[in-house]
Amino acid sequence: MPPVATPESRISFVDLIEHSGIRFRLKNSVSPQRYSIETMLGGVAVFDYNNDGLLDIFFTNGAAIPSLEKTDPSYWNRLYRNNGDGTFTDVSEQAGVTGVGYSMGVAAGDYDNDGFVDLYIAGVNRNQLLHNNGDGTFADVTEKAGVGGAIAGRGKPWAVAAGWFDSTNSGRLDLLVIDYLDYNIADAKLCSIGTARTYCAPGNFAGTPNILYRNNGDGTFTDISAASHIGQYVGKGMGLAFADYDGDGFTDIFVSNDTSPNFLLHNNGDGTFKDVALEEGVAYTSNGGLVAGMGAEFRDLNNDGLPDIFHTAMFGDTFPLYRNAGMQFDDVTDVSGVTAFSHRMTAWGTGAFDFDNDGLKDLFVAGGAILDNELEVLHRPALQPDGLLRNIGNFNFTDVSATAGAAFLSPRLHRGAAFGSFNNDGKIDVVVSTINDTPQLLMNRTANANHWITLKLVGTKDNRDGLGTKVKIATAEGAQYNQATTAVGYSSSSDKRVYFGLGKAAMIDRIELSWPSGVKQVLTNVKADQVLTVIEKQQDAARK
Ligand SMILES: [Ca+2]
Ligand SMILES: [Ca+2]
Ligand SMILES: [Ca+2]
Ligand SMILES: [Ca+2]
Repeated sequence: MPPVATPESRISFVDLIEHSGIRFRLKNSVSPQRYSIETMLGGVAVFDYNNDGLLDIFFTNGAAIPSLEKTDPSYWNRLYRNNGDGTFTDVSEQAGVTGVGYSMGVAAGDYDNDGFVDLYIAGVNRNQLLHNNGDGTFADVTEKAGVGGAIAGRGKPWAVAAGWFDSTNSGRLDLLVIDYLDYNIADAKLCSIGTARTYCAPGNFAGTPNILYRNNGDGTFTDISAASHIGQYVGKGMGLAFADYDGDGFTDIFVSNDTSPNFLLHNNGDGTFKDVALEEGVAYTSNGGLVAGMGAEFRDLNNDGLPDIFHTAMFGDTFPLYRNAGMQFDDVTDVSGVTAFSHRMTAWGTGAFDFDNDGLKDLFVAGGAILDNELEVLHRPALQPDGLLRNIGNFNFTDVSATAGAAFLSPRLHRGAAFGSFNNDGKIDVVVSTINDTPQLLMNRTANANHWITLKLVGTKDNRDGLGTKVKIATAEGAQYNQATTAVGYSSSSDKRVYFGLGKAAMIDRIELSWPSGVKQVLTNVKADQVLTVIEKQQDAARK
């Protein structure tokens, strides 16, 4: 029997940004022309850059328009070190992460397996690979690594997101870059509604292909977009999430495209991918509609071991929820309660995490209209609150936004969201970027006695972060599934650790890990309420 939600566990957050020492403001340089890039910021990463066990925060930031250069420190990308007492210290300058160009997305992953998590930043005019030197500083190795994001014949397309995953189970993380529109600010089309300049709908521009870089293991990468077939699919990508949806042992890719069919890129296991979104039922909604696909998630929501798909979209669309039924995906948006929740909302960042630790992953969405002048031109609010859907089992979700704390009643231009527990109490916190405003630091104050475990994976044969590892746990309350990934939602990167809420179970009977390279590892009788480091076991040399 899967775990059943209990009514007393009310999810509750408090926004502690004002007490955190974080003074970041996401600056888009809004122009009278309303260049499309201005509304597409900004990614957030939650990762532990200095290996002190405390999650730090990285924010991408904009640049001057039309130069697209970070002409003063107000445009810097920012890294905040977690001091462990609820406060953070700005270490951007000393760490060397202030960045270049008009930045958008961020992906955290230890690509060189040295035990220090590195960063890739996706942007309008510049992408950047920052190698973590392990001494509190980063080095820009973009050029040497060959991951600048240019495409032959197309120049450098506008990238909004990126993600790290091991495409061939080689033990090294490869890099997927998600490109958005074919856009050049020098001659970009400008749009209006009535007499008001507005951000153009994506239909005014062609799409772009994404880029897959293979990690060569020597600090360099090779663009294998053509050989892998990734580059033959042209979309308007925004959301990116990874999971092995068909259980064949290779990590697959979901990309939500903006008013363009989504991609479900099946990993064929031979270095190639095939878009199977149409036959699997996730390219369009069940009525054949296209939505403005934004942030994406790809995790098991009903504890059957099959990763499901959720993505955000814009006002009037509803946010599609697809149940993985084994042979294909079923659109369960209407029957799940998600339609009623989402059809009058626009949201960007999202994450499927068990915010009340009852054993069922809930859904967070970061709300905000696309047009900053939406009220003036479309007569509906530009500023929107975040939303929270509590999973009550069997693909039924309840809108608990109104009771989740004052932060959920605060309408703003929310964008990226990243997830992890900043104080390691097993309760998932959220950091949310907001255009021309401070971020939200939503600390989870859910008051219940539910148990939890956080698994920090350390790959040995596999990539050091263990990304792509599938985890199954079994307790007295049933089985649950998740996987190690940092790609989540919109333009953002979440804690690589794997979280489980355990409900009333104070003991986990069994933890089964399936590492990407095929190593199987089982832990038994594990105590709850701890951050447990799991080092990939060495394979039994005697076994044939
Ligand atoms: Ca840290
Ligand atoms: Ca590294
Ligand atoms: Ca499922
Ligand atoms: Ca839950």
